[in-house]
Amino acid sequence: MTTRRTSKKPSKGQTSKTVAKAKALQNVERLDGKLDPRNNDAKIDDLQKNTEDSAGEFLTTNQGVRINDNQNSLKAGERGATLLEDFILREKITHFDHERIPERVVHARGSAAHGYFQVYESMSDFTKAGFLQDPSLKTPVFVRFSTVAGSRGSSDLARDVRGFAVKFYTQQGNFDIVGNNMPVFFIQDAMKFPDLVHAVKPEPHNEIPQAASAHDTFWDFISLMPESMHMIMWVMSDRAIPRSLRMMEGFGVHTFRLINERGKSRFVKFHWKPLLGLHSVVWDEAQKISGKDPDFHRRDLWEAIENGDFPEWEFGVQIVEEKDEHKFSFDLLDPTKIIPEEIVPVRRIGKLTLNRNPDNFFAETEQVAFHVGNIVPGIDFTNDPLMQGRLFSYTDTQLIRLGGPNFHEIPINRPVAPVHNNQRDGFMRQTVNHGQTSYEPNSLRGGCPFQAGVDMGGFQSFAERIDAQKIRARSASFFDHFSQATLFYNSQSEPEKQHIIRALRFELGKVETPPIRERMLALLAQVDKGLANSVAEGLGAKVPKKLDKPLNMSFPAGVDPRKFQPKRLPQEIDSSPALSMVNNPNFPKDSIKTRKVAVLLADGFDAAAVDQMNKVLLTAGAMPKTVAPRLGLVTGSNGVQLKADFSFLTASSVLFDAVFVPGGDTSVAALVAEKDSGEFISEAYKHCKAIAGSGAGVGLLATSLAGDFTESDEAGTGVTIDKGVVTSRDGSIKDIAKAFVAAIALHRHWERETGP
Ligand code: HDE
Repeated sequence: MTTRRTSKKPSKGQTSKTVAKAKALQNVERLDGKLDPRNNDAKIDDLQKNTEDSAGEFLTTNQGVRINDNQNSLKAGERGATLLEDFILREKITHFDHERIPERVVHARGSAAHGYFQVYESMSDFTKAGFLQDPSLKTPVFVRFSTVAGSRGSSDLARDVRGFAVKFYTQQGNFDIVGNNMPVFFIQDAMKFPDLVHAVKPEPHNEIPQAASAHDTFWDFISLMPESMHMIMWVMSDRAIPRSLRMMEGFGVHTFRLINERGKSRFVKFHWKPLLGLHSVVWDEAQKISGKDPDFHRRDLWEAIENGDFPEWEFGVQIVEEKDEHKFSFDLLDPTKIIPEEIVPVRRIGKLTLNRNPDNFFAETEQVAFHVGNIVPGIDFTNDPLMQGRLFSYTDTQLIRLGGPNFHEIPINRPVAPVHNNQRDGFMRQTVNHGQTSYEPNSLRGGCPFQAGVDMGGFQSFAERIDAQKIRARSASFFDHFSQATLFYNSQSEPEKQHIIRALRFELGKVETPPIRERMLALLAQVDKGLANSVAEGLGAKVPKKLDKPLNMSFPAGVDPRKFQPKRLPQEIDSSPALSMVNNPNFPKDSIKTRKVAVLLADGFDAAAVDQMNKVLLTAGAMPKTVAPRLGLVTGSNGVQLKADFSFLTASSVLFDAVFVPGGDTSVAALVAEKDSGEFISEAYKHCKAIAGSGAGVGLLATSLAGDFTESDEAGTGVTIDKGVVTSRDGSIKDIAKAFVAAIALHRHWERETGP
């Protein structure tokens, strides 16, 4: 990894004044060729100009005056009143008073990283987008992941959609895919977005609950909006509680256009496929992680990148010819619908790699401004009415959040492509524009900056024919609200279905107004009767036979509601394995890379077993971590000493993917005396994680799991594997480790669950 983080220090003979001047000049309007955009580090070089490193430097005011006393304010006498004259105190306090900016109205909680994108082969048949032409070109990217509903300081593990926003700093300008980890959305029209967000955010009278959809206003709104039912299936599924940001898919959601050099347009859906596979935690675990480590996802992303385990996703496209626009059972412009992968395959055309953590959270992750409207030649919009509203919203929100129209000049936002135009002034303007003119056409500056012909990379919108009446309405092709919700539900494995049922029981169980629950049950019955009945049973309620209001209450005043009610259409397929995490054919389950394995031990542990197990786990790319009754050094059977990474106080099973208990009589006896060890093991079992024990360690498993697994080969030397519990009292540790790795690779052993 090439990182250049250190700021340029004044060289000998250079005064801080000349450095400051040089820095200031860098902010003078940038000219073509100053940055080499073919360089993968182009954005890093660009950011370099604004990085600051105070190592070895004097403390100064913002005016560059060196400070002698940073401990005391200026006073009239030692005990006297503080003087208004104290410019150092005033500056320090004033800056502090203004440190906060408004958090994002949605997606406030986020984590980000730098990286690059490379296309596998030229996509010139489909698009003229420069970054999709040349496989040797590395395009710098900045990617921000987020939850939607919670505030900036909320837990990473909320049940929620995850934002997946990618900014490509291409040579033709910035291109943003501002997507989510779910391919559909709650609503079809931007008009409903403020309502949706008001409904899911904490309730306005008491600001409760934080980062949660399990409350009355959210389900009140949803129960009146059947178009949300497909998205509800996704949000109630395990997709909403990812194991890691590195292990989730991403989707552009809307249908976009690809435009090639000849001006031919095709429809496209964008996908991100994680190379580490698709994994989730379970809801009980998610809630516990929220307490034990609310930064779980942020930490996981940060640590992976620091360890050199760079997260990777393949970029996928589903391409649909213009002539096929109307051949599907759904409307391509409807953001509550997917194009099932079984109908139009996802072609993987390139790879995204995240290889550098931000230097400063606020400057980069907080100030980055994504916009679905940031596109480059070769890409274009469609008339998806949700996307059309977004095209307005993103610039508008940055104006208040980042404080004015010059947010594109903030280092993380400025393109590596040169920027020249006649826009001027405004709060916090950084660019020092040369010259007399700030208008076009002009003769005083030879017409510069001048327009680019299409052959010179000038952006030209796709000339879509539109011949229509101005009307506030929704297309009849948008009204099949349930078929794809049913498709999603039908495509899940049995354990995944049970998780959806349990999620709905949890969420609706927190709803205090009975009619809201009833309306929801009626909607769920439209998706799947079995699902509705199971949820109803958990709520101690019944699915209503008839409703006193129409299913869809979202229609204009004074019109016949029947026109707006959902209609089922015949579907192309009944089931799509790509929608299931368990049965998904796109992600083979043979890797345990970056998985965290807790090794529970105390003084006297079987050192040979731990050594061998660790070797196998590390070779497979996993991360074994020792958990002991206390921190410090732990001494093994042969006198070897290991550092305890965690104590039972600082660790918890929910922060690991698997557990290993090695033998060693005194070690196991000490663990038995440590009552948290039993909870650690039984909780890992409850959350269906792989567990292994060797030698006397098997005894601890047997006590902690009280009959939950069989140890059929007690006396023998073979390895027993039962529901992901791998044990052997006398067998070779190599065999145990091999079986353990295979058990971890399966991610979770759902067969342990006993239904809702
Ligand atoms: Fe956003 N959305 N959104 N959204 N969205 C924002 O922009 C909005 C939608 C998404 O990491 C805001 O800079 C409207 C769909 C992500 O900084 C705001 C509508 C999808 C992020 C906004 C939608 C998204 C945002 C808040 C319906 C998936 C975080 C702060 C018409 C395709 C970007 C900001 C980041 C952020 C508006 C719907 C994804 C207010 C009006 C659908 C990933 O502009």
